[in-house]
Amino acid sequence: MISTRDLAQRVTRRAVELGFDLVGVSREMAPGQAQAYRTWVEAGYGGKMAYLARPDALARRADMQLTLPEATSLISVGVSYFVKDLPAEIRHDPARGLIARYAWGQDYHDVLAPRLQVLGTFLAEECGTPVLSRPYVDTGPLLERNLAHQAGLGFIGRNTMLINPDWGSYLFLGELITTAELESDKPDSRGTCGHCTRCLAACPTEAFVAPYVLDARRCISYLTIELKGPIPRELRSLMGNWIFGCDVCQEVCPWTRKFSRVTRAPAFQPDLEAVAPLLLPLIGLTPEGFRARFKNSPVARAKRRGLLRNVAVALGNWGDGAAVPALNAALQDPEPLVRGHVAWALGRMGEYRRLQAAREWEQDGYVLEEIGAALG
Ligand code: B12
Ligand code: SF4
Ligand code: SF4
Repeated sequence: MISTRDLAQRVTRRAVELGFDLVGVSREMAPGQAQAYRTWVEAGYGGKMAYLARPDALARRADMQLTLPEATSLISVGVSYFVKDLPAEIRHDPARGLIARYAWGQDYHDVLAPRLQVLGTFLAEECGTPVLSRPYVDTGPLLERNLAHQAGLGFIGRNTMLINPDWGSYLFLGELITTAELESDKPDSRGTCGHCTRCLAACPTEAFVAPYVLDARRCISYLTIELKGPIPRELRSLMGNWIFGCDVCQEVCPWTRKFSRVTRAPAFQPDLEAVAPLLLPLIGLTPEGFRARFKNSPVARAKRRGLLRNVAVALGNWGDGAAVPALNAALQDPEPLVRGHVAWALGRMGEYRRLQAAREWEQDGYVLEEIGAALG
């Protein structure tokens, strides 16, 4: 019979062939992590991401056998999505909307899950005995970063990211839970944050309540992607021009700056209009235009109304008079969520004339409230 060490080595080789940059095996999470997660949820830091707080999800995070009975090992994989930095004049152009790097390419769930499936089949063939395996990418009840740390893929930074000392943190994570017994790896002890606190200071919305603890309700990634309703007014002016996700706490990290390596997935030259689009044309995007432009992109997750909500906030933060005609026109957008944030943007720019007119024709209670707040 094949030894657990041999099996782990073969699986690792196959995973690298399949395009995974990092591979490791663990048996369980570090002590205390399930409790740390529970405390985080109970503090309300997950906001409206109700799936994180479901009792079954809490229990399954603490015990992988509730997900796959008789599971003994968990293979963690990591894939770099780093391409290259945006030219400084684009990155810092407030007339453009910024999209987080992880959403520059194809949806990563679609890329990682089939490869993990192939790895599971390989494992069963190598064992020659019945083996059950279940792939996970992001959506499963697992503490992916902690498990990746246990499997030797890197350390957890103060920004809560899994950072690999040779690759930085622009990494997607995935897992294969399996009933096959594999020798486990050891946590990588090479990396540390040392005395650095750059990410904590750089976060535009002050979302870190402490090192290693993020209040998602303040995180731009949550506000622009996960939150479906209005963005809390007091946070809007802090969001700059991020319209989908945020990379600030990784951009400033010395590990990421120094060690990010270009993805092995077919490298591409980022199309600047796709990854840092001009804001003005976006606020007038029709439903058909939205579908055509974002149908294969992770940005589709925000839906048109979520994206245009974010674009309105970014236009308000840009504050340029060139945006006023488009914002005035968007006061007639079919979505109340969009109209409400457009009202905020116009108010932030001191453009009250059309807002006063809109107060007369607007029927929606939420939008009227936004108009009232914008007019002060
Ligand atoms: C919910 C969620 C979010 C939420 C909350 C994020 C958060 N930090 O909690 C929001 C929407 C804000 C978010 C944002 C992002 N996310 Co997200 N997200 C998740 C998800 C689904 C669950 C995370 C979770 O359980 N959070 C709760 C907290 C308590 O758990 P945790 O983040 O794992 O935190 C651990 C550490 O803080 C550690 N810890 C706690 N105290 C201490 C103390 C010490 C001393 C140490 C060492 C550790 C430590 O223990 C915790 C539990 O293991 C995971 C996928 C998954 N199933 O794990 C992806 C995931 C974490 N996200 C990911 C990504 C890419 C992002 C973004 C970069 C996207 C973007 N550019 O906009 C940002 C990054 C923001 C950030 N700094 O975290 C990747 C991260 C990859 C990596 N290299 O780490 C994941 C793993 C998805 C994936 N499969 O690739 N995300
Ligand atoms: S992703 Fe942006 S908003 Fe969220 S914690 Fe990091 S720096 Fe702050
Ligand atoms: S910026 Fe500094 S403190 Fe934050 S994760 Fe990177 S090394 Fe750690």
